[in-house]
Amino acid sequence: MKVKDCQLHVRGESRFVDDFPAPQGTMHAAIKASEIAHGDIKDIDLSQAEKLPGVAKIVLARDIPGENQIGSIIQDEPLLADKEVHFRGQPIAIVVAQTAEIAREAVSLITIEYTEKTPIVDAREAATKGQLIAPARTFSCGDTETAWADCTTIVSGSADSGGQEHLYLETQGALVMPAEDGVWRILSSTQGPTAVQRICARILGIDMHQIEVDVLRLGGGFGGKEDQATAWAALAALAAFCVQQPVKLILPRHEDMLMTGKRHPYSSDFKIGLDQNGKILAYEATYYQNAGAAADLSTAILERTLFHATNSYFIPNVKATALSCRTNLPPNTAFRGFGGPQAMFVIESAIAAAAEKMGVAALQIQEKNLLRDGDVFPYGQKMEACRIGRCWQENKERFFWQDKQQEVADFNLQNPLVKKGLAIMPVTFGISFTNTGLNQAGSLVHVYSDGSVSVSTGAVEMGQGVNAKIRAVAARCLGVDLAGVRIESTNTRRVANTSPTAASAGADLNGHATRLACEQITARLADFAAQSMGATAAEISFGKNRVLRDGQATDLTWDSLVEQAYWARVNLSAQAHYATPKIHFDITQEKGQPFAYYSFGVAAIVARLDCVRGIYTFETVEIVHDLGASLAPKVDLGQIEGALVQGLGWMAMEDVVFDENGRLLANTLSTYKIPDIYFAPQKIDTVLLENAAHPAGLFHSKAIGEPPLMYGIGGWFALRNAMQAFRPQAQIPFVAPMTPERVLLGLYPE
Ligand code: MTE
Ligand code: LUZ
Ligand code: MOS
Repeated sequence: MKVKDCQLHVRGESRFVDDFPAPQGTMHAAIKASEIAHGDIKDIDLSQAEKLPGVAKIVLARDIPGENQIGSIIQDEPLLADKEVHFRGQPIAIVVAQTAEIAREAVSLITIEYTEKTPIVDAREAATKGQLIAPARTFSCGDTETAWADCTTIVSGSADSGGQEHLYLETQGALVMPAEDGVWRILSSTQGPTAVQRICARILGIDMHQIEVDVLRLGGGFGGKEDQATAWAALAALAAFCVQQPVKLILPRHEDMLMTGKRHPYSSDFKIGLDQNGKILAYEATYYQNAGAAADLSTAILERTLFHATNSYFIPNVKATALSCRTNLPPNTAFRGFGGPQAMFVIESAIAAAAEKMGVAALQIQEKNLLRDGDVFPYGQKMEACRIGRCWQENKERFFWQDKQQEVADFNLQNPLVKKGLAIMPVTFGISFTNTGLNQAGSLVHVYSDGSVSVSTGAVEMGQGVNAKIRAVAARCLGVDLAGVRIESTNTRRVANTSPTAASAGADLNGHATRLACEQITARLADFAAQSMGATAAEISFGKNRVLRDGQATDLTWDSLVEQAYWARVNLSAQAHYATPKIHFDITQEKGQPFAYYSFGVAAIVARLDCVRGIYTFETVEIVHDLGASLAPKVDLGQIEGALVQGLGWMAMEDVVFDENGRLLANTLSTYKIPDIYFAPQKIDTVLLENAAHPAGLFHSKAIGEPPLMYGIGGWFALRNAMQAFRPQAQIPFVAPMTPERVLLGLYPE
């Protein structure tokens, strides 16, 4: 990495899986997938497809040498359907052919006979029929039953949020190459190289050390490749095993949209109770998560829903119950926020409903109930170093909420057909994998004899800038320029047993591991330099590409020190492991301290709605975000803006529509609309909370990847407020996304 990743991107030089020159003899795979949502396979006719010139092999479940199972948390998902199919797009056969075009043509010649069964596509229906992925879970504190008696306002209702297509620029894919002695080398577009390694070994019935997974970078993941890159790598590996040749499998966009899971749609019920001052005394919620046909990560996602049931508020009496419901849709999966956004939409809906009933602005209730130090979440973690109040106050003052409210009111008085709405969205997001065991990372650092540095970690670069951050960490620890540090691909041979790059914790975990590895090397080099300079190791440090003594630059450069140390046989490499301290969670009690810390921020959003045509723009989004002390401020700003727009897309525009037969209707970019530059807010103003160093963080920084997505939820409420300015009596259901169609149905219900 002499230049930054983004420079390679704009030059078109960065390589994705499909850009690697395939070795000679590489075959291409295409997938025959189920055409029905639920049923039994009666017959598979391969005869026409097999006759097509250029087809080498058609692989079925029976060809799997190992176990036909890719489930990671719950083992309920075959790689290839055998007797039954559970969703449209479920892989049944792999065609291996000379070219991808031939493979696809052969796929169209395969005919499958099914006995169809009635599919379930709705989460509540699945729950009614007892179709749960796992037993329901409940987080609670206090006693809601007795608390209702003290409430002067009680509101109940329902809130539904939709799915979301990841739409990473690089579709799912892998290139699998045989090496000697039953070893396979896999290039995969995955956030979880170890997951790919483990599952491919399971499918092929071999040991993990017979599989090397290498990931240079992804053209986006957004959670869609945390668990769901694995299947495509395993299908390619199985195909390669069957033909004993390299095999490439790259999903065309349309197939990627049809075959892969998305953000989980949720349908939820809430009940909220407040006293006359607007203090929330009690909150109950039941979440019906539409998991799709297999567990995938659904139970972990559901758990995070429970953790974020109360968003940024302290509520003394809470009972939140969550059900993961099995339906006949493609298995839904991780998506930026991981169940947190779905929970926050529900509590914000409850607050909006309560505000309406009490005749106050939602922001008054929000403000009154913000978390403070010492508050305890329903799952037992005590809030420390709380900054949600600071973010709130700072946003309010810096961005003149009073004036803004007045401006919106004035505008609405003057304009009968165009209305504006303002909403405030606070976000408090727990940082750490909620599955404590995943909070670990490894790093391998080499200093070569010329002084240049090579760093390998378990972190996967997917556009979020984790490489830039780890590079900054290594450069800082070793006292060398950024240009002296190269971040290598993520490779299971260099760093083993990696957690997926997810939960916004990639930079934290792998950065800490890199810091620890660098510290081993600088300790050795400080000893060596001290000896040769007649100093003590404590006097030695490194900076500006030099050895420092008592903080002052000496004549000894980093490069020459390293060269001398090499000839003195000092070990210039180090491996380190990091495990987040202190966190724990007891699933039998549903209590513990799952998060290392929290990320905070507040967004103020103004929407402008054309009430005749139902179309709208987000005029301004003003954010105060607590980043700690950023490792890479420009990267972090990019993450905030990108996540915000992705969140607005989820809340306002992106409508994943399936019909009652489990057929994806929004299956192209003409029917599934995503944000573009015209949709993006006209003005996004981000202020980073000042004097906000995070003492326990990596160089006082905080994670950034997911939390700002949830600012987008404010966009939904800004639109709802604009709608109510037009039609104060309208009952606008809490259903997202608020597409122009839903706006019009809300404004003109008859
Ligand atoms: N940013 C870009 N450009 N592309 C991505 O795929 N994924 C997001 C976020 N930001 C993503 C992104 C998700 S879902 C997560 S969990 C984090 O990045 C992961 O990276 P981190 O842990 O290094 O923050
Ligand atoms: N993945 C995961 C995640 O396995 N556990 C988590 O807690 C999580 N959180 C956010 C995103 N991905
Ligand atoms: Mo992100 S949903 O944790 O990959």
